[in-house]
Amino acid sequence: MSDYTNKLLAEVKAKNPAEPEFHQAVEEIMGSLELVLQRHPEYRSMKILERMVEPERTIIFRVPWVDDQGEVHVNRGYRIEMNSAIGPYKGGIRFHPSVTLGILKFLAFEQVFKNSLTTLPMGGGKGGSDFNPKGRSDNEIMRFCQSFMNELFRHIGPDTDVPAGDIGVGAREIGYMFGQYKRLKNEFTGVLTGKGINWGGSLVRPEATGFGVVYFAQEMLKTKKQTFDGKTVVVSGFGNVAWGAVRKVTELGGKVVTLSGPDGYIYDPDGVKGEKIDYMLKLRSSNKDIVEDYAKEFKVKFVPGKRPWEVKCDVALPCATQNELNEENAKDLVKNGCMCVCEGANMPTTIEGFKVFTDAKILYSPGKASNAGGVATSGLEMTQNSMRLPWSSEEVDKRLHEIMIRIHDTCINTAEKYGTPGSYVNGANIAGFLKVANAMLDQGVV
Ligand code: NDP
Ligand code: 2IT
Repeated sequence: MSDYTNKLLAEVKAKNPAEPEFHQAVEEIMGSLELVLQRHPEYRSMKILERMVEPERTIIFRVPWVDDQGEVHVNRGYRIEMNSAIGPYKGGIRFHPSVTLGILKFLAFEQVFKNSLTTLPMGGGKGGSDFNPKGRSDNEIMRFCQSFMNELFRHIGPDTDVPAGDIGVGAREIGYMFGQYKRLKNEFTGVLTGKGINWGGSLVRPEATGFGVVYFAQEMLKTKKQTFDGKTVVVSGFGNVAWGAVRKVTELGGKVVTLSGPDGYIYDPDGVKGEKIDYMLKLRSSNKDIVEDYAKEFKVKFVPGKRPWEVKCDVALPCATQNELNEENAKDLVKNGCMCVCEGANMPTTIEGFKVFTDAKILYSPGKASNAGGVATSGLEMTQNSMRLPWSSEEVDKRLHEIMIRIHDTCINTAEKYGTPGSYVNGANIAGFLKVANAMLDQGVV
């Protein structure tokens, strides 16, 4: 990093204390931008980076709700509207007890670059709450979602800010939030994505993030003249993204041997396939938040308190959460012969872990490139909503596949152009940055 980016990073840290994940995301981007800033002094003089690290708007609000026993609870709700240079704010909503302002700022910041890579007109945002859905009844989830929307509705809209799902927010929660928005606004619009098929949702959106990750990994493997056929694949998480990824890997002839949760990981040497993939949906909707039940159901090994990176594999797909793969885990993967790490989660690998992959020269893609299929398909849902015409699943899947191939090629070509061939990190960061930065230059100091 140069004096300029070092100074800027120090300012970001001073101005946003106690937000380590946000600092980490900013540092990773800045690490890729040196040559761009040298070649384009106008980005520096117009303070593009200084503006990009400051959210356009941050909304923080009280979310009071009543549980089934009549007790009142208060959670904190957030929406970070990070950047609208290339389209309305777009990004998921996360319900998890680990949610803080800093976590959502890192996610919103990443989202700006990711959405730019999709080629669709979407700015970046992220929202959520420290609400813990674990052990909550359906009615409690509904009341929480309604209360969350009672405040959020005044800040969002189909041309302003379009939220979607993320950890702890799936079709059920989107349904409750959409219902409440519609009631408050007296408008049926495409204000959220990930909607049900009967009320404006897009086919393939539930599978899209995981499918996209695997389409992207397929392109990475192609650069080494390899395919998924016969490959052993290690997956972390057991939620929405993991589910889609497992389905597509299996369809392409690969074998997924692990899933993980906050309680540990399962090892299934025969592969997670068939009814076992359907069982993942039960696990996810049980609100129990553990993966051990899979081991009991299918009589396979459960390894408590550990992550799956110690298992020998050809390909690793981290699909659970941020910073779930550290330096030591990365060394294990490399030592065991893993040739490709393709991120489904947002920022699952620490900066030290990423350096291990770079030094070992194995294929490694950051989430903002390889998990962009989810938000890209949200963009396709917005298009269908605007046209008031749904597409077939073949049509959506074809577009998703094309978008993932395009993002892959953009990463490769941009990395090459900026002197670091093969670096998906630099390719994604630079290409994502350029589109947004140029739009900001065109629109003046706003
Ligand atoms: P889900 O809620 O469906 O699943 C999340 C999985 O990660 C669960 O297994 C979950 O268990 C585990 N997990 C979450 N937080 C933690 C934690 N702090 N420690 C250990 N395990 C944890 O979420 P998604 O599948 O939607 O999201 C997974 C990742 O993919 C996230 O990083 C998300 O930001 C990213 N992503 C999601 C997209 C989408 O469209 N849904 C699109 C692009 C990226 P638990 O029940 O404990 O949460
Ligand atoms: O991290 C992400 O890209 C998502 N959670 C999906 C966002 C979206 O708007 O579909």
